[in-house]
Amino acid sequence: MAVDLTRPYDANNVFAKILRREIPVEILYEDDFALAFPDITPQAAIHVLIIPKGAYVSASDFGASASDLEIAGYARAISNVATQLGLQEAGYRLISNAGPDAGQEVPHYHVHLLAGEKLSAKLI
Ligand code: D5M
Repeated sequence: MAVDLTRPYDANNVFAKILRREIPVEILYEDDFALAFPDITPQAAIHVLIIPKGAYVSASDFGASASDLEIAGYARAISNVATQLGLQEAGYRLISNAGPDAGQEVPHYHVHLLAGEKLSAKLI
């Protein structure tokens, strides 16, 4: 079901459980601000989810409520993941779905990193 952006953060969402290590994932990257792991339904040769450690529903919630340190740390983490995956030259795509029209499913802010092949269906 699509995420309702008017609802408060649900601490029982799957990414909150991953952050609490209640659901195992292959951790590809971790620092004080973010965790990255493979998407369970990959849409590209490389499909990684990068999530902030704070409890934010969407990009809007994160941008409005996170501290400057968290925002900077998360942006740095995304860059670090791309570097760690060796994608500086080939490139990658970042997508973040927010709310019903975008089809957001998990109510914890996240960015999808897609890479490893020529990506099609370019929307913007
Ligand atoms: O995308 C939410 C994404 O989260 C979707 O691509 C599947 C992924 N997902 C859901 N559960 C898991 C687990 N347990 N591990 C890894 N990936 C997972 P959205 O932008 O909300 O539509």
